[in-house]
Amino acid sequence: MDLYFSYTSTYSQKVLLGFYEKSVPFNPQRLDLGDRQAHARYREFYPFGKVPLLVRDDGRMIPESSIILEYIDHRFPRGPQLIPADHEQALHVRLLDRMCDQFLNDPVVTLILESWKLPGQQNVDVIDNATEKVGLMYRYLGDHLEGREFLAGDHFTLADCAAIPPLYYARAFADFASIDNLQRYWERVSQRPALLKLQNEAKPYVQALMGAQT
Ligand SMILES: N[C@@H](CCC(=O)N[C@@H](CS)C(=O)NCC(=O)O)C(=O)O
Repeated sequence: MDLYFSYTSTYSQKVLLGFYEKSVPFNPQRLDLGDRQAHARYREFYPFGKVPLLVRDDGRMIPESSIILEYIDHRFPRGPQLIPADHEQALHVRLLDRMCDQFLNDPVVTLILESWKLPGQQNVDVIDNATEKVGLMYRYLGDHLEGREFLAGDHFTLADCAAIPPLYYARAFADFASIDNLQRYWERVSQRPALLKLQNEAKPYVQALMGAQT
């Protein structure tokens, strides 16, 4: 199966992290989102133009990071189980995944995009709104991690895949060192081989994007 992704895309990183955690093989189809011609060609193939996108061996397309991870979790029962079998626990994981996408990932992308603008052209209201959401999520995740090793409990899940990439970028805009539970969580997950592999591969692309910010 082909995975279309960009190393600088937080949603792509979420999916790559899940693939690496579970050691699921795939054909990498790297897209440079900054290359207009390549992106236009990609839109002819997938009109919504978003990454990540998984194309199964039978040709069926699976977009949306959470759905891609749910698909591989079901199809490859190895490595961490990203969605627990227990319905209540699965609901909990899916809720955390949604919260991380909407209130952490999306605002972090907004902050990155605003940071590329010249100071006079930045939208202060948009920045304030995104910063407030990130702060709320830091506290939400910090509270949530009380007594838990991973976001949803004792095991690495989809919720961790959703939280880790935006947290990586978010640190450049708002420090979370004062939120003990979150800081300790970050120190724990930073050592995971799957994340180290992802960071190593993504480093040149992320550095080109973020410069000295990360
Ligand atoms: N809800 C989608 C979000 C995907 C998304 O927004 N991807 C961004 C990169 S992080 C993208 O493809 N941007 C390019 C564009 O919007 O044309 C998911 O979970 O996969």
